[in-house]
Amino acid sequence: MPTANATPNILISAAGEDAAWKRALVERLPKANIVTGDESYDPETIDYAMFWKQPQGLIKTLPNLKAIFSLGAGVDHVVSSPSLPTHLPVIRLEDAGMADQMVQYHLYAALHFMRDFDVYAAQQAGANWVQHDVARISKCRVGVMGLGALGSAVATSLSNLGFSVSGWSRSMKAIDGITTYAGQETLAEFLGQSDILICLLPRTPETENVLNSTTFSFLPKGAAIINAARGAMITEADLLRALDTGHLRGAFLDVAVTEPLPESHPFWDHPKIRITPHIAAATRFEESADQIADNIVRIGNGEAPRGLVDRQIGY
Ligand code: NDP
Ligand code: OXD
Repeated sequence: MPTANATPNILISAAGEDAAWKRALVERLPKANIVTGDESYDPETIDYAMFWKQPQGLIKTLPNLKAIFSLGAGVDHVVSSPSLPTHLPVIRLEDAGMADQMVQYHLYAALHFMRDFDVYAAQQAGANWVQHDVARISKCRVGVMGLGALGSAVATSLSNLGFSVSGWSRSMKAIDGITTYAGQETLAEFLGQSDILICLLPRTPETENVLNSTTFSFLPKGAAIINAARGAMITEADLLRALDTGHLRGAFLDVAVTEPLPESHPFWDHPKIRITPHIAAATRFEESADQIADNIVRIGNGEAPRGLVDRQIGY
């Protein structure tokens, strides 16, 4: 990792939120020169870029970058750029206030299915007053794909509430109260005992379309899916088929392959799908700016930054 200037030059390109990010960074790094994309700057001098969905071609114009900071937990929007040099460090946000929000989102979505709110919504549409038995929460098996900063917080909170929780990741994890699985060879077994499947994987070449007709067929009949990770993890046509044949009970989706979800998309009207517009966990300026400023200081001191992305595996 290269070391930084005492007065680093930082460029912010944050999809409409440049000014707020600049304010948060200036407070923490008063000696840095911080510019936003609409200000004039010399591209040759930029040491660090902070991006959320950077404009196409921007990276190519910055020949002396030392690192890129993703203004999100996901880095797919950065590492998917064909002009990104392979040696350039990419640093992501870890939790940064998002884990609490993810927990809230998934508590709501998991209870939606566990307490039959999907069934009661359908009954209400037909003015139908019918009571169903309340299942024991310990009998409801939740599977969490991805046990990182966000998935592990969600798994632990659902387990604390009484759900029977397991989790799946690339490398083996030990988390109190959670049954863990690791690797492709355990995927079918993990899915086979997930009545509610939560996806909190990062988008990488390995995870794209991981939820498709084949993997849906491993889920118990009547399972539900919650996806607040990235739309690309689900093959959308396969999801519609699995819902329409009744193999899947419902889907709670915060993300889609194309965002905003096009007006004509079949997800909007589907009776078994609930949509939210990528709001599960917002990046918090304060916590995120703390992490980024701390990392810039660490790099300046010759230390490794936290949240460094492994460019080989893509997250
Ligand atoms: P982390 O990088 O901390 O965790 C990723 C987890 O996924 C790790 O447990 C990792 O395994 C596992 N994983 C990665 N690849 C595979 C694979 N091929 N097979 C099995 N497991 C795999 O990510 P975060 O928890 O911080 O975030 C997860 C995602 O959530 C983000 O990438 C982003 O896309 C999404 N997100 C969505 C938001 C929203 O508002 N909708 C907000 C914030 C994030 P291992 O532990 O072994 O490395
Ligand atoms: C993220 C997101 O990756 O907001 O942080 O989706």
